[in-house]
Amino acid sequence: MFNRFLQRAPENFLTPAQLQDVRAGRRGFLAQALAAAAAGASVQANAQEVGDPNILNLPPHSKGLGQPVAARPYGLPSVYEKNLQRRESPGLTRVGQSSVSFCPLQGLFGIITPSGLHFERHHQGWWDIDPSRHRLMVNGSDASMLKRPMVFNMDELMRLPPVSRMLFIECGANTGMEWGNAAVPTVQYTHGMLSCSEFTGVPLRSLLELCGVDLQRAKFVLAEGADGSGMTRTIPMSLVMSGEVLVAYGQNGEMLRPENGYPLRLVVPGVQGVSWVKYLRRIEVGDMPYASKDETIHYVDLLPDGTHRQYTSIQEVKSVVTSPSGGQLLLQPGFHNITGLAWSGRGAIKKVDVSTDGGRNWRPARLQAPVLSKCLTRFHADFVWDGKPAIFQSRAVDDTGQIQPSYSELRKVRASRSIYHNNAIQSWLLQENGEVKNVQV
Ligand SMILES: Nc1nc2c(c(=O)[nH]1)N[C@H]1C(S)=C(S)[C@@H](COP(=O)(O)O)O[C@H]1N2
Ligand SMILES: [Mo]
Repeated sequence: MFNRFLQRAPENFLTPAQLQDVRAGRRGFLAQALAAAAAGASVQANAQEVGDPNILNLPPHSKGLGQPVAARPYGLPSVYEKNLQRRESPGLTRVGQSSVSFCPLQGLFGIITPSGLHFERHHQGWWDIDPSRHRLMVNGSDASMLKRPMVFNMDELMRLPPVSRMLFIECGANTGMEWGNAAVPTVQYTHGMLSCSEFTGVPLRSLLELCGVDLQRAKFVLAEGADGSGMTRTIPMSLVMSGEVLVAYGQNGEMLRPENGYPLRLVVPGVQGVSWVKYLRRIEVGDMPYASKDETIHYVDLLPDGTHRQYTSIQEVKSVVTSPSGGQLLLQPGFHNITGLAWSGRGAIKKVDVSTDGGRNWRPARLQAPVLSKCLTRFHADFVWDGKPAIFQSRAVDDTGQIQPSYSELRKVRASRSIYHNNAIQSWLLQENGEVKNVQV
């Protein structure tokens, strides 16, 4: 049964004609099953008599020589996995060179995002920068902030003792289209500005200590990227001195991909993606927040009274069912595994509850190990579909006690005209025909 593939990305995988066939097939299957049940026989019995040609006829790969690995020195996904791709949302955010490609959450397993499917957000295109010519400057806003301003090349940075951490990154604008109503069809577009990797690099604290930072004076750090977008973000010194903020060159065991900031990016655990400055070329320490363009006119929260709130950078507790999710098709009643992801910028996930009736009843989901701080957590729950409509939801709680809000709770304090920091509970409606749709309840 190619059920799994239908569940992964039907909107990308099937032509309308194929979809018709599947639907007809499902109706046919149900009719056959009912007839068989009435006759006291099983549908499978018939299949066994005929025999499955996929088993009986040996395919070429069981009889001949395969291809040498040397033909493919850097591995690629199977040609049959082409439908699982990063995708630009039709009609969204593409202005000149600024764009976003969403991660196909509906088809991923576990918690690590394959580097080639990591979401990608840029304000001025991506670059493949020559690492031998890349430099990181560390300086103060005036001479009293640190004793020794320094310039590091990549070799110097990579000689220092590294650390590796598994962390999620989420754009502050993730789920931003959904503030007013259910707007986009699939989880790739509602939640796909989210990814999770093992990052490797040097704590920024170590670099500031090498430079002799004066912590009495220096209270904030400005991170600056080398691309033309002028991406600059303020990070509080307290977060840097916790040791969590990394100047990273590694992602999932290899160098960062160019789209994700090769050769150097800032990693700011739990904080919205915009602060994870890519192509990092300069760190300045100072005594005030910098109020740069990306922290005054963008990445601010519009509140119900019309004022803007700045520097709300932590990604609050959130979760989403990734399968079954919008655009997917359940082929048959019976058992289905509900699965999804939960995360919090404040710490580890403590609990995820799942509902299949739009929030009237909840039961705890199983959290899959490892459950790490500021990292994605995978959850699962059993579901036996009786063929009637259902509404899937998930609600996460983190280890600081924060509970993911419903849309009505969130809109009470944030109204519905914001772009950023929407962590509301997502609902997916399963219809009687097996189709799953994005809804808000
Ligand atoms: N230099 C630079 N850094 C940047 C950006 C950018 O456009 N230029 N975009 C930011 C935003 S808004 C996000 S959400 C993250 C996305 O990281 P990714 O593209 O690796 O997923 O990078 C951030 N860092
Ligand atoms: Mo972002």
